[in-house]
Amino acid sequence: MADSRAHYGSDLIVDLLKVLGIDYVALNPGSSFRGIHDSLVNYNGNRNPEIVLCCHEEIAVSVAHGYAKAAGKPMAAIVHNVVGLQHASMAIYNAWCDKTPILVLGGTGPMNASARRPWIDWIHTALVQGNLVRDFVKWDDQPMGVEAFPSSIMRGYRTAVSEPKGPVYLCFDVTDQEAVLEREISVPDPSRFRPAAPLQAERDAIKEAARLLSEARTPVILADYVGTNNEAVSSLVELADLLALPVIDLGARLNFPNTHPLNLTGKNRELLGSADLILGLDVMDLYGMLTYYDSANQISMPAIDPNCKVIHVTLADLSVRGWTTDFQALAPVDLPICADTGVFLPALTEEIRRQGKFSRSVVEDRRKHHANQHKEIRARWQNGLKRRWDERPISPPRLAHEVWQAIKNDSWLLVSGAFRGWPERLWDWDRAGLFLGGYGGGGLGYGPGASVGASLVHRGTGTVCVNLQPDGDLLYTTSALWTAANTGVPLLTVMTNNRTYCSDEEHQEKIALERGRPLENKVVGMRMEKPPVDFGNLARSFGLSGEGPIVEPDKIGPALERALKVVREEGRPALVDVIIQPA
Ligand SMILES: Cc1ncc(C[n+]2csc(CCOP(=O)(O)OP(=O)(O)O)c2C)c(N)n1
Repeated sequence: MADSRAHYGSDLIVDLLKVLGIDYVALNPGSSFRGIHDSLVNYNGNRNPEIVLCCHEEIAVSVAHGYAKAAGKPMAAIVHNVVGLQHASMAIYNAWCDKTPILVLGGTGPMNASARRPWIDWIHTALVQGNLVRDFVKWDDQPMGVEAFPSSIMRGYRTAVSEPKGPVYLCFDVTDQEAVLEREISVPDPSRFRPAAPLQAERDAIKEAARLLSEARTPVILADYVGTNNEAVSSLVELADLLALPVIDLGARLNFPNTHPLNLTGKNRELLGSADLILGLDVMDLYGMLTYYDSANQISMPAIDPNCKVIHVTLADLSVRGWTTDFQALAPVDLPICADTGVFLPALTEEIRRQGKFSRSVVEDRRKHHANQHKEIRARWQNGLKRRWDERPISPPRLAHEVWQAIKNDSWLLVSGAFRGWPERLWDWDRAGLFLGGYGGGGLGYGPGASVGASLVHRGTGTVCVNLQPDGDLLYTTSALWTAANTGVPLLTVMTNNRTYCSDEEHQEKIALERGRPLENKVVGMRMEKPPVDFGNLARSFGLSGEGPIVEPDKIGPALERALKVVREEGRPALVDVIIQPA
């Protein structure tokens, strides 16, 4: 029976999580937070927040990563002191690059050395633990004394959810967690610690952007992280519609419906090459878009006309750090605007209307032209599918098509797995939030945990969460499948199993070509064929429904139907292992 008054420091931590609306805490157990663990279970009854047991800290953090993207609010991940934090660190880096808020909590052995147990508390205590991740969290803290807990947790939450969002790390001394509270410490009202109102651009910058867009002949929009805010996607549609602006979706989230006639993703090189104005919206690597890499000569070449003007609206300048270069190459920008696209886009559209400077006939011509191009691109993808329909091993477009046929009448969500762009080309992504993007920091092992986290949000809603899961990525964090089964999430995992580390195989091929060495050796140290991993069996061993390996294209559909029946009717996750060709 849960006790209603906080007796210990760790009870207070749980009260603070509760008042902040934290519904889940992903963890792998450890004595450095045994106090918090006890409070979650015996003080709070393991309900809001509820423990999500993970078998690796990297999984715990990626569960929180996927959850935050689907829920639009953070959950917590608790990681054991020095060792757990080291396991967690790469997943924290992914969340940092992916601008995703997570409360990463941890414990440390007593900072008072006289209270340490021999050996273990010494090897597991650091000065200061947050140093390990400080370069890729928005803030870290190690509050001293229980009185400091409320402000640490309130500030941590507020920092994580303020734009640009990101993970924070808060470390609690085991002595403080286990301390008996000598007097009541009040829990603050979280409504008084909300993030500040979104950052808007100054009036003149909005006017200038409106003027440039209205006067441009061949403008193009590049959108990358706009879709972290579903409303901003609608605002982008409104802006694009007003001036018939073509949009290239760079895919960090679903930024623009692919069914919209102004979505010209796929015509990137052509559109950018002829653009007289580019409006970048939350683009992670703008330089990479304005140039192309000439790998033969190993130099970047301009991809745009020298007279093309560039506007970039981003908050990225607020999170520049010096350790990794995740800030990307420096791009020349004519009108840099530091603003939240969620509030900037409606203001820009309003200003364009107010100025009324655009030519209606130019806009209408552009609309027709782009609508034709849009049809052309979609037809090109469909032809690609037809061409590769019967290939063996199964082709990626065929698999993407089969999954789409199986789920298109459900309420669905692609929680992980861009699958080299095939779902974006072949599925109808007609509204914001249907695709949650990728790992952010390029650290493999993301998909399995993140898809469990995202599916937690949809437990009991009837929505089927789909994860298109590469084999290499799964093999880093396989036990996330157990967490999927344990939590009963509505998750369909479809293996895009090419039995190799395909992207790296491509690198070895390239090097061999350059060096005139045997191309056939590109598979050495790459292929996972001897023995092949039986993912269907692996899934079953973790308590999921498992299908496959499937090698015949016609067998994919029926296997997906069987798996979906389990997800829809039994509320159990399922995995379908499909063997596909590399690339
Ligand atoms: C933690 C980590 N280790 C290694 C890499 C290097 N790497 C990049 S792509 C890749 C291969 C990925 O293979 P898989 O997940 O099976 O996807 P595929 O390319 O075969 O579709 C590797 C090993 C990485 N990005 N992250």
